[in-house]
Amino acid sequence: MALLIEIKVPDVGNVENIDVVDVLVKLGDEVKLEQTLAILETDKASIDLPSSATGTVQELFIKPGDKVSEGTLIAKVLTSDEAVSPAQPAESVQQAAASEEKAPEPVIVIPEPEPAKMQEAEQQPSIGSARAAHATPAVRLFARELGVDIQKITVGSGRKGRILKDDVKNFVKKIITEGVAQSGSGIPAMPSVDFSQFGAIEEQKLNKIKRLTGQNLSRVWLNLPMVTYHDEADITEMEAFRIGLNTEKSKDDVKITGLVFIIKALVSAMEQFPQFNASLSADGEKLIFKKYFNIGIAVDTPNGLVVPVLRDVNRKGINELTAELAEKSNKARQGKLMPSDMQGGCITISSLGGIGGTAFTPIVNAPEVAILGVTRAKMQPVWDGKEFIPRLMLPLDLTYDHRVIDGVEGARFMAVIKQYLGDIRRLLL
Ligand code: CAO
Repeated sequence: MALLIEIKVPDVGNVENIDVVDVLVKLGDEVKLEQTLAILETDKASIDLPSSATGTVQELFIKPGDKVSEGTLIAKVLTSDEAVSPAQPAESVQQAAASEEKAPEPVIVIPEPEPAKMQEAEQQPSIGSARAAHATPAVRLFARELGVDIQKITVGSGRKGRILKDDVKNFVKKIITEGVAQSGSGIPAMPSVDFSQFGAIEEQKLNKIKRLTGQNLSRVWLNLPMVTYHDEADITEMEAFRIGLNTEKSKDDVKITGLVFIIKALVSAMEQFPQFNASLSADGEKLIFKKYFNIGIAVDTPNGLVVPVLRDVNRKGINELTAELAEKSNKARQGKLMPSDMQGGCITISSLGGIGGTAFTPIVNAPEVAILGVTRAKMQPVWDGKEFIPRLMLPLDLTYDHRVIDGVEGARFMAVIKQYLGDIRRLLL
């Protein structure tokens, strides 16, 4: 005897308003016992809703986008004689409905992302890589929206280890917390040491300049592959010229230091090697060439290192630059520099020449691509092919961003700077 069986949403765990994602049958379709009629989705699970009878779909009450709850009527299936589930009594629709509790359990499936979607997810900046995980599409979508690779969440807190939204949230919280502790670098944070166990100590809070400088230096150190190239320039004649110029100055005039010639020589070299007057775009795809020549000068101040910028150095003479360097370095030491005084630099010089040293490895002031370090000039015996002659040799250290500057370019650039400093008349050419 044929029966009309009502198929309803079974007990899915007190969840209301479950989304109907897909309806897999239409009116008149022949369906088999346990065949999936529709796919429902809660924010915790995707549910295959099975038929509890074999027969023909007579009526269909849902469509994709509807919301259903336990007991919602899905379809009516007209059974053939032998087709009712063994669990179904063969007398009446009511009885058939009453027996639904014994109908096949809904199957919870964890679908794989479609290939296209998987690719899309991999291309997005995500925390991790791709592999199937035990989670519903809604949770996967939630994870994708946050840029989380769900595969990184090994066990979820849901039934049978299913990954829930809360697991994704907790994963993100953990990443953020650890990221802060590790300065975002992915390297382990430095351990905290109680130095007082070894003797007396005093703590001093870092001022803002030192804190910001430290952060910036760490960022540059971790982001830029840097190479430092060392050489010496013969500044014997330049020094004689400088001393001669200073003797012409009055007592109150600012004296010319070698640094101003170095600034001029550097800019002339940059005119010949534009890649040194450039910055790499943040995405690393483009080189941005600058048509202006602004030089930053690292100045040591009681509050820390600051870098005022001398603008349009290519258009200025030695005296003008000397006055400007004195003015800016004084302002720096008095803490009177404005932010605009420190912006727009193309390349930086860090000179320790007034203090000493033979060489050091300055860190590029990114997004600039190079920095020139200077230490103390020293009289040295230099072999001229026949004899040793005393020459004043200036040690120079060129650190460059190796993504932009090749080793050979660095060496050639330095050779040109040396040439200018060795014969400053060339700066006029
Ligand atoms: N070789 C030999 N003597 C040098 C020299 C060098 N390379 N550079 C400077 N001198 C001499 C100067 O001629 C001057 O001599 P006199 O007193 O006889 O005139 C003396 O040293 C002091 O010079 P200076 O340092 O006052 O002037 P400067 O133009 O050379 O430098 C400035 C100016 C602002 C760069 C410098 O004062 C300064 O602050 N240097 C520190 C830079 C710094 O902290 N760098 C950071 C390093 S990385 O963290």
